[in-house]
Amino acid sequence: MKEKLEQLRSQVLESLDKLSDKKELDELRVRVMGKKGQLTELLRGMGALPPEERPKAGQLVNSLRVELEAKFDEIEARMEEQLKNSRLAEETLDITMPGKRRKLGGLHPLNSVLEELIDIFRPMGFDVVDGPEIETEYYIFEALNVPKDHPARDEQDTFYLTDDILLRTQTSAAQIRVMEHLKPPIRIISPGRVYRADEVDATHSPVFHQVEGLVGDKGITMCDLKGVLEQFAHEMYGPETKVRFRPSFFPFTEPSVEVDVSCGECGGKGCRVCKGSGWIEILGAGMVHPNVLSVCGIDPEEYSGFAFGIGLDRLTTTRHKISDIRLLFENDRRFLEQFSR
Ligand code: 2NM
Repeated sequence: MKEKLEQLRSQVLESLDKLSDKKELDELRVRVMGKKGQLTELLRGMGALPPEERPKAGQLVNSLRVELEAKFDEIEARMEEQLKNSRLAEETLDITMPGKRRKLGGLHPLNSVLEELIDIFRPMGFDVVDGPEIETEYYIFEALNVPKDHPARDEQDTFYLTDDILLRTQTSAAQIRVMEHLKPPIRIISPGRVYRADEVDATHSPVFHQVEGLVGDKGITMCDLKGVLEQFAHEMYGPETKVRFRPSFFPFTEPSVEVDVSCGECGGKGCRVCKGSGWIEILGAGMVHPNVLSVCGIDPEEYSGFAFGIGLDRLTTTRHKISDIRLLFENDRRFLEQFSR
């Protein structure tokens, strides 16, 4: 019996030495100390001993159990310690490392210039209105005094969805809707995406952006138009900028003007940007045609108004010295990131 115990002891101690992980340790523990383990088997085998030897043998088995139990516990504790240490080593945080800066998204240059523009018009009392991009012929042409045979109605210039429904070519429709529902005083701007059947090149895109404005009240004159638009030009391009009004024609305004600002690139001397003229055209405007006021239910004998249309894409390219309008539509992040604030 004593020999068997001694044999088991050295065998177990040897196995304990070779263990590589806790799973093997647990398995060995079951094999030796478990209900059907080797040590338990020995204890059972004691029945075959003469009665006087049994207490002594029992003592031996028991002290071996205590010894091995302690050994198992010790090794288990060591393994857990090792495991914890290696996990801690892995998770080490170097708090002296520099932090990672997360990039914030930025405004598209069209939107940041639009925000500048709105910040100029809002203090002058303008509200911002919106409208649908899909419109009816009535709101785009009929209500705006564009006659049936006018070339602007041509399918070559306008995207028609059906005979009567089309993609808006300007945002005036939103203003017509406002005039139908609200009586003067009216001061609004309507920014938005507009569509024309143009070929794409450095200065043209079939999708572009407009900001139209409208003022309607008693006694509005060309003086108000000039004052508001000069104020806008000076705030957008700087107080030293010169502003020029040239006679023009639109079906929905009479009289009509086109407005130029002195070229910011050359200061008016003439350069590549202004094509040698010293001037850059930034908007069209005029006194709202009496027919337009009438169809909206506003009496042109009582009220008058002026309106204007600004090309936001041109405004953005001149403002930021962008050479090609296509850059505004490609959403190349290397381009856009130069404008994120
Ligand atoms: C322009 C030029 C001139 C315009 C007219 C109207 C409305 F709705 F009042 F009739 N809104 N915008 C207008 C006038 C637009 O764009 C170059």
